[in-house]
Amino acid sequence: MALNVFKKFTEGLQKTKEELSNKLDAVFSSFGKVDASLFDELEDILISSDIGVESTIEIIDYLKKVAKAEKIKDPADIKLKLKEHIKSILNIDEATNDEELPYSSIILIVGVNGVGKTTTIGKLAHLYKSMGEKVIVAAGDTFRAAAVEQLQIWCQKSGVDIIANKEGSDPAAVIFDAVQAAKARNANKLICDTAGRLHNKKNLMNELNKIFRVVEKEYEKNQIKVYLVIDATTGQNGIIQAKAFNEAVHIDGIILTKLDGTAKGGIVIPIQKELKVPIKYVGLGEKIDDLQSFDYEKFVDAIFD
Ligand SMILES: Nc1nc2c(ncn2[C@@H]2O[C@H](COP(=O)(O)OP(=O)(O)O)[C@@H](O)[C@H]2O)c(=O)[nH]1
Ligand SMILES: [Mg+2]
Repeated sequence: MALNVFKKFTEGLQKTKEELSNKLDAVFSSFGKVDASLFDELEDILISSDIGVESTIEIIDYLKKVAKAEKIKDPADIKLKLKEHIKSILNIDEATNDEELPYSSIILIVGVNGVGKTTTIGKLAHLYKSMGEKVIVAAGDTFRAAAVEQLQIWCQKSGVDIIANKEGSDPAAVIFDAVQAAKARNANKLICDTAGRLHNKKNLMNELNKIFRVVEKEYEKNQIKVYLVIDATTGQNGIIQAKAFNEAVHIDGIILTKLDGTAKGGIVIPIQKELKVPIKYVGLGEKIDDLQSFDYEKFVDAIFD
């Protein structure tokens, strides 16, 4: 099991590994000693893997300090320090999986169009079900008929019930129906899709507030979780989106999708560092079992080793 998970991470993070680790190795092996130009090269590599300017500067400053204090001579030792330091940055939350979710909970999946919400719900429903949970999915993206159909296909695949209404209907009403269905059918995990075309904060607030009014009547605060989906291939833009969502609604966790499709997996660092919201899951492909709990140690090991 553990080996299998690690294999998923290494395969899904192949592109990032090539961008980051292989380039680092090339630089480290071409430098005979630790000097200022080595740190310049390092800086370029970190920035090109989307670690972000702010985090890169912090990392480089740290490495310079350590190199001096510990009189590091071998560039390869800098790589080890870098790896350890990235782990310490990512170590913001011990509970990275859903074990702390109350037995009965509702999970609202939010994020802009195309980031992978519906696909992630398909995978998450499958994951929860395989953990023995009774799952219901609510087709809360009612703006496009295709969104409902897409979710129906995923639910068929994993044998999970879906509550849907016709295109254009009120998302809060669909979610209300799904809450009633979850109660009637003794489902303990209700996962709700939401629309992503909420281009401004006011729209987003209105839409989500309406949904919250329904949900808060039926669940305690700690039973309600909001997960924001971010597409890793959008780079720094994803961070900007996340900040906008975070201002409109309390985000309990981030699901970072499409890490398999980008060499810029370094984005996890500014996400954890700047947003202070834990990454709960990562999407490592388009198949039903390509969603993994985010394990920062496995993540760093996969891109460095
Ligand atoms: N490679 C890859 N593709 C993904 C992943 N997650 C979602 N996708 C793809 O991203 C596209 C948009 O996904 P969708 O779930 O419709 O996004 P939504 O608009 O947010 O609901 C689809 O083609 C998905 O197959 C992932 O982890 N890896
Ligand atoms: Mg969708």
